[in-house]
Parts: sequence; structure tokens; C-alpha cells
Amino acid sequence: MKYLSYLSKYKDTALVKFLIKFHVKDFVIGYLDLILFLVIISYKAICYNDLVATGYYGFKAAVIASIVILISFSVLLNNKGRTIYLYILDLILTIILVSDSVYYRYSKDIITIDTIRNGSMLGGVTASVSTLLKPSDFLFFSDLIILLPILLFYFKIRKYDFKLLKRFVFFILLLAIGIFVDGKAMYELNIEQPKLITTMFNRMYVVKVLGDFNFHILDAYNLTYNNIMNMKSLPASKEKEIKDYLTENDKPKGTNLTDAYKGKNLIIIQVEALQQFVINQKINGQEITPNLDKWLGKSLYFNNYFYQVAAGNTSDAEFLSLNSLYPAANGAAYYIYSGDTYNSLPKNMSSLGYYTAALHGYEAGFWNRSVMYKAESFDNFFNENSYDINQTVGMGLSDESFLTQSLAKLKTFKQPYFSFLITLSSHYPYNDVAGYEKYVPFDAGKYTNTFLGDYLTGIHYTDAQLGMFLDQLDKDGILNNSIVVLYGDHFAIPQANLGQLYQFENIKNPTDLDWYELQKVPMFIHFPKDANKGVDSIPSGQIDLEPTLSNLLGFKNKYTFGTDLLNSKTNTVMFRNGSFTDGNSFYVSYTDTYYDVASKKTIAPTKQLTDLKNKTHTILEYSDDMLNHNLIRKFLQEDSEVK
Ligand code: GP9
Ligand code: MN
Repeated sequence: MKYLSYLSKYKDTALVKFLIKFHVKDFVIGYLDLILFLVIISYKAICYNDLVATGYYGFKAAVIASIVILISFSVLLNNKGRTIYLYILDLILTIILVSDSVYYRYSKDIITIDTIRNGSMLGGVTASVSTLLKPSDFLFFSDLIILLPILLFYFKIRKYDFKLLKRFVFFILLLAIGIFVDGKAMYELNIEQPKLITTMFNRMYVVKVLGDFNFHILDAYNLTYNNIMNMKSLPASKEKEIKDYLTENDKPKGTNLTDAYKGKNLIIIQVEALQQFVINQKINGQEITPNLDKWLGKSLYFNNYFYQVAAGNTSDAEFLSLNSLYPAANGAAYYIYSGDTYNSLPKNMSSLGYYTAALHGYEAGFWNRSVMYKAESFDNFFNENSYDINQTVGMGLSDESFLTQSLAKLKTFKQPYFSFLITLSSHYPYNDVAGYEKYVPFDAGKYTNTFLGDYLTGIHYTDAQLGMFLDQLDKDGILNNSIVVLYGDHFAIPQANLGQLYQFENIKNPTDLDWYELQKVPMFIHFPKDANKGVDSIPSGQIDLEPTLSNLLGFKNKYTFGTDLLNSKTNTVMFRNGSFTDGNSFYVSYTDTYYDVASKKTIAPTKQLTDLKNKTHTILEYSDDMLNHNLIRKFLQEDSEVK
């Protein structure tokens, strides 16, 4: 009462007059439902974000903004319609949040449209839903029950309804505020982590920064965008042209070592950020990668092997190596094309009776692996959840622990097996120097405390762990019965730090050719009893791995773009941006310049080179068509009908 008399003093002020004139009291009462649902849904969404971000990302305006956008449409309806809309919206969003919470507890990941489409979430999670559900999950639905009688009462007492025009203005206002705040957050995320929104390589990070609803909106947008882009059907003649090209490309080119290793285990190790420039190099008299240097001496070493990744980085390295297809023109194939059918290396190995497993000591959903490994037909994916995270270096589980635990797993696998291992510790920005050095001391000399020095320390650490792993495979006799492939996934030194690399390499006035020549990654194949060891300098790249293995292991190469390196004398390495090299010349697409590799000079294009340039475009387009129109599925179907 005291307060009311106190307030009455202000009843003639301009502000109060304004509030009365615009029916603010009526508005507050009339739109109480809107305010109530905004608060309730926001609270639930923030609880979910707390679960996945464990507090350290704090409150995110974008989380609320996405709810404001979804709620804004309710304002267009009349009173009753609006409340019903809000009630149903609350129900739907609660179902999404609870499902995502349960899924998160199971796989530390979020449900995507593709996870549902591929059925890849159905395995363990549905079986264990009852154990994953918590009593608090049901509390999320309690408001919907409690609110029912209250809303019915509210329907009765609420009188005021705004005219359509005012409602429309209010809708625009809410929508604009929501879009502005949300758009700003997305824009900032795009600056901080370019490519993240289109490639979704770290979707839990998107969830942490933008919230659950924004993630689903972006996921649906990406999917719809790709579907629209691929709606145009491919003429039958083009389809035939592609099939004919691939059929020709897949034909055996010779008989060198053909089927020679049929039935042997296959172990592939994809090493994080391993580049060729560290191989057989010393710093201050100390070898940078003594173990790899030793093992590539006992193996068939490809010293002219390029990574061919695009926006999908590590996942592209896998995509190229396991499918012999080019990466996506935009975004990451592991995300955009995870709904396609693949004639992948694991699928081919399975058809030979192999057990196949991918092993990586990190989050299952990173790079959409959990979904994509299903599409690539791996029998099993051992991820972070399958490892004891007992030692961390850099980004997560240390290579030492990962490789030790992986070896123990390998020993339990039914033979013959194909194991695909992906390391992690030598990941950008290599700043866990203390972590690397704690286990493997390294003196980076004049590069100490520089970016390059940190990388050298990191790769030296990883080399030691790879050495331990390979030596142990040897001691345990596994090498007698296995072929081991090891290669680097992609670049280690980003543009900003290239100066140090050129200094290390003693390159004074670097050209684009110099840069490209530094984009090689080592690749070696180790055979039982160190057979076939030597150096092969054929120009090659990650796309050539599957066809090469098909010759050695005896499965039929089908619908691949690569080359069997053991039965070819020449080869052209094509890059996603249209650059290419045949070993003698190098074409750099972004400056439209041709180089002579030996003299390093620029050269005028010959007819042969311009033909090769056009062929590169055609082939990249073929690969895009294959992915956009899921042609492998179609081709394999046609083949089975013919049989
Ligand atoms: C994490 C890892 C890193 O799972 O493979 O991927 P990257 O950031 O190198 O593309
Ligand atoms: Mn990587």
C-alpha cells in the first residue's frame, strides 16, 4: 500500500501517461503467456547448454535469440491461437532438448538429420535409453502439465487482444531482434572459426556457442541447400560418360604384386599433420623423426605423395584414402555426403571376409565420423568412449596411450582385419610443448619458442609413439602377417607461419611452386619381412591409395579416380582447386601459371598442358556429380542387375 501511494505520485508523469496510452498493462497481461514460455523454454535450453558445455562457455545470447525467433511467429495469431502455438512449441522443443540430452550422455554428440536418416544413432543409444534417461529429464515436461489448468484459467480472464496490424508490427520487432542477435553471433563464430558452419567439423562447438536450436536450424539449412543444389538431374549421357571413364580408369594396369598380399591384415595409420619436410632431417644434430626414418627405410616409401584435402581437412584425407574420390567442392564431404553409398576400402575388405575397424581417441561426432563410418561400412568405430583417457597431450588422448590401447584392441580382432588408426597429439597449434617434452625431450635449437619449433617438438613426440607402436607390432609377430600403411593427413604450417618454414628450408624468394612442393606428406607401405623396400618417386596423392591396395590385397577396384601406383609409370596429381602436376610440370590454378618442376621456372602452356588443365576440371566435375547424384549406388545397382 505504501508503495502504491508512493507510485501514485508519478501518475501524471509523461512516462506513465505513455504507458497507459499504449495499454502497457493490458499488453503485459495479454502477453503473459509469451513472456512465460520465453522464460521457461530459455531456462530449459540453458540447462541443456550447461550439460554440453559444462559451464565454461557461460550464457549465450544466441540461445535466447533463437527462441525469440521461434516464438515471434505466435504473435501473428490471435490470443488463443498464440497460446496453443506456444504450448505446442514448448512441447516440441522439450522433446528435442531431452532427446539431445540423452544422445549426448551416450555419445557426447548431437542428433543430426543425417544421424536419423542413416539410422546410425539407432544402435547402442536406443538399446540403452532407459539407462540414459534421468528423472530430471521428466521434470523438463512438468511445466506442460502444471500449465494446463493455469492456461485454461488465463483464457478466461484475458480480454485484451491487439489488432492484426499491431500484432504484425510486434512480430516484425521480435523477429528483427532475434535475427539481429542470432546473426551477430553466427557472424562472429564465422570469423573465429571459418568454415565451421558449412563443414560442421566440430558440431558440439557450434552447439556450445549458438545453442541447440540454432544448430538444428543450421543443420536443416545445410541439408536443404545441398538438396536444392543437387535437384537438377544428370542427363543419362553424362552418367554414361562418367561410368565409362571410371570403368576404364579402374582396369588393372599391370600385374606387379597383384593379389600378392591377399589375406594379410591391413593396418593403416593416418598421422595428424605429418609432412614430408621433417623426414630424414636433423636439427642441432638430432633427427626430427628417427623412427619414421627407420621404418620408411624398411618399407616402400613414396616420396612424391601429396595431400589433396580441401575444406574437410583430416576428414578429407580419410575420404580420399578410403574412397578414392575427390573431396567436396564446398564444405566437408564427411558432412554433406554422409547419406551417399560408397564402395569404400572397408566395404571391399569386408567383401573379402575381413573384420574392419576405425580407431581414433577423440569425440565420435567430430567430423561426423560416427555417421560417415557407417556409410563407409566399418564394422566398428572405437572412439573416445572406447578408450581410457588416462593421459592427455595436446587436443586429447595422447598418441602414446592411444597407440598402446589400440594395439591391445588389435590383438583381440578376428583375423584377417583392416584397422584404420588416426592419431591426434601432433595437432595444430602444437602449443602443448610441455606435454610433448614431458614424455619425449627435444631441442628445437634456434626454433625453440617459435611456431615451427613447437611443431617439430610435437611431431618428434608423435614419431616416438609411432616407433614404439611399429616396433611392438614387429616384436609381437604381427608384421609377418600384415601390411602397414602410414601417411600424413595434411599441412602442418598455415599461411601465417610460412616464413619460418621457408627459412627452415632455406628458400629465399618463395614461389607458389615452392609452396606446393612443401605440401607433400610421407606415405609408406611396409610389407612382411621388409619386402619390396625402396623409394618410389611417382607423382601421387591420397586418392591413389585405394586402387594401390586393391591390387595388393585382391579386391576389385570399382568407381575410383586414383591410380594403382605399383603398376603405373606416370601419374597426374590433381588438386581440388584445379591445380595439378604430372611430375614434370606444375600448374597453379589460382594464378593460372605453369611451372617447370626441374628448373622451377614458369613456362608457357603447351597444348598438352592446357588439355590436362581441362581434363582436371572435367574429372573434378565427374567426382562432384558422383557425390551430388549418389552415382555409386546407382552404378552398383545397375551392375548387380546385369549379373
Ligand atoms: C580430430 C582430428 C582433427 O578428430 O582428426 O581434425 P583436423 O582439425 O586436423 O581436421
Ligand atoms: Mn588433421
